[in-house]
Amino acid sequence: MNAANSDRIFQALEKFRIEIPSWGFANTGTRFGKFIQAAAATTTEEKFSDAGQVHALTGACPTVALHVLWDFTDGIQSIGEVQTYAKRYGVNPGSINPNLFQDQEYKYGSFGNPDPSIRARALRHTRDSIEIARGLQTRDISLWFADGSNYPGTANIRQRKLWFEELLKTVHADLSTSQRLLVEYKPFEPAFYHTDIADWGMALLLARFAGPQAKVLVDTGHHYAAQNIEQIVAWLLSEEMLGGFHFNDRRYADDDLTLGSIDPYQVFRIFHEILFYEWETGKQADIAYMIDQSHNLKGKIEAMLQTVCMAQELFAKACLVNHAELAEAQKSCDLVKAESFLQDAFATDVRPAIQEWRRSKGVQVNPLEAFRQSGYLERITQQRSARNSQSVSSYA
Ligand code: LRH
Ligand code: MN
Repeated sequence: MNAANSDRIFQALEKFRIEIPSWGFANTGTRFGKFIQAAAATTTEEKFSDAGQVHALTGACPTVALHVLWDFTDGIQSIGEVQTYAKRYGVNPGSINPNLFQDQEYKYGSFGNPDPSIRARALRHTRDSIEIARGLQTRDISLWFADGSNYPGTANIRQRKLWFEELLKTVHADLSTSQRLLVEYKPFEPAFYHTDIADWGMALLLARFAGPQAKVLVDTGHHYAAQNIEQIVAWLLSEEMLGGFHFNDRRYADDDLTLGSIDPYQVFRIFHEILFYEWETGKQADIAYMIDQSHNLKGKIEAMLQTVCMAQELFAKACLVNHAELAEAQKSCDLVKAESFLQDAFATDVRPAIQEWRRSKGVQVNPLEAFRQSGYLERITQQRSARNSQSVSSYA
């Protein structure tokens, strides 16, 4: 690899940071049950400890996304505890995710619920989540709504849209000037007839209506198989409405598999659209790169290390596209030449350059191998197995 390309990869890795989800370290499953891992994290402290390992080994994920009901056992009162863990394990709190889908009260929705007292309850929880973010001086409040219906005619879709507009505008007014709302869309699951925020267009309109600090969050698993995700990304960039990503991979639906495990070229194409936009506009896209996965079979920390390393690799490959020559080829409709710029970059082995960058940062050249040699997994298995063997694995 020539010096210019190594340098481009170096510069790219200097700015590439990806946020890891606390829930990626916990015992999660599907509706057919969950396979308990003895070493899985249950407490917020254990999640910070595991996240701290991943950041120490990669140097690329200094923040951990937190889910309010899963990580703040005492709500706003848990802020101090979380700050202690952040110091102790060397990773800072990242995006704050309110949970408007788990409680029984949300059977018929949260912001979209016909019952005004349930909408008020959901509003209260979201406002508390903004308070938590303010207390932790973290920027993003990441909103995903399971709201929808399972049968035709059972929901007034237009009325529910009006409630979402009203309530998102209300919570936007609560934000400090530095805070952002990220509105995540999903076409289906758990609702299987309509979902209130089902696609990028609905999320964009609601975010724009809420206010200037509201942006759209793209979860790569929240698309129909045939959808062109990087085109959605290009449009959101063009509209300056792209706030962040939840990266994962899938073969069928919202499978939440590890990034790049099924279609690494998909994530490469997304990174390419972002880097091409930044080259063309001279603007730095203000994007929160985050992982949202549930590791039902793989070792949870190994899967997270694999994911962070794969994300670095695909970002490094995308930064090798010669944007000026690509723009020329696009203008002259030299299709094969234009496509080859992406294929050549994607085919480039960037691992030696990434290992160089890691060496220069004093982090492990091979994070996964270093983790296996560290004894950390044996230690936490010993500490956590007794408790984890108690946890239920059945769905019903
Ligand atoms: C919904 C989702 C959302 C999270 C949850 C864990 O499918 O992507 O981002 O809150 O997963
Ligand atoms: Mn998500």
